[in-house]
Amino acid sequence: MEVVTFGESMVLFSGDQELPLEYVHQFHKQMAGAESNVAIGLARLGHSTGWFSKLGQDAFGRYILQSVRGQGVDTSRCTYTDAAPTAVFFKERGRGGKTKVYYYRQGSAASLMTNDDLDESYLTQAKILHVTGITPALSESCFELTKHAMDVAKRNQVSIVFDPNIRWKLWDRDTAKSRLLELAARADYILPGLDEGEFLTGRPRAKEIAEFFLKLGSKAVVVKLGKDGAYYQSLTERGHVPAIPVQEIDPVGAGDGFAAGFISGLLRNDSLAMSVTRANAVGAIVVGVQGDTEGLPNEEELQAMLSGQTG
Ligand code: CKP
Ligand code: MG
Repeated sequence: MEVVTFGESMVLFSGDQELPLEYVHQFHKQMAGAESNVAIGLARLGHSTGWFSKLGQDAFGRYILQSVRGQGVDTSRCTYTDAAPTAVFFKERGRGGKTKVYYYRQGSAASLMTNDDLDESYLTQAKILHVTGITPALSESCFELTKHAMDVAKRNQVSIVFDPNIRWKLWDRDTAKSRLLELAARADYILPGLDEGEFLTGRPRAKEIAEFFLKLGSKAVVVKLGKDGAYYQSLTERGHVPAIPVQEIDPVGAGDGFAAGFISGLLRNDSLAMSVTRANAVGAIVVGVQGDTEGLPNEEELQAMLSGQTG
């Protein structure tokens, strides 16, 4: 496997109308989860990727496993438990198209993951470990597992890409800040959104946020600026990649697309600037499609976006 990632994937029910959920009668069933979104994005770009989780011994757990595996991601390290159910969440497209998510994931199967869920030899043969700040928010044991996986990766020269992905519904601000900083200190590449960067570092500007994390020990930082593109900085380079203008249909999943594009650049030994350019383009494509993984491009579609031939 070139990349290993782990976390909670859920069944996603999206309302079929632009209405508050209490007035929606029909839902479309899909599958989503930041880490499996990234794994699927990488698989679509031609990379070998493994994703693991703990799933409920139920129909939704089987559906998630089939969906992720069906996309060409290795799921051989996933396990099932009958101690808790697979989580679900709902996506509301409120009036005016504003997207909101509602989780039903407390005490879920994935939150029961522990250090025992990590197959160390599986991780140490990978080039990159991808981690998000969602997994450590699920439970104490998931926080321990996240730290443990990062420590194993570090000891074995597996590069760590960390997306803070702060989910305010999952933990309080103080815990989120201290724990995400503990994890950030272990990462080689950090991909915060501007708001996330400001929250974690107390600094409002992308350059200052990047410098904070570089001092903490990372090799490069990419601050996602939404409609303003992305700012990147390493010890030797820095620059800005402008956003690609797209019509926003569904912003959820864009950050994961960004991470997949970025990691694929690292795996191709592209420059930092090129890796961020790929990230930015994958994110833009995802924003234009309903669903978290449906819009993830293959290499040909990505090249078409990069050369401006989006039609
Ligand atoms: O940061 P993104 O919008 O790319 O992340 C979206 C995913 O895992 C989504 O699939 C959802 O399931 C989640 O983030 C989450 O737990 O919020
Ligand atoms: Mg995100």
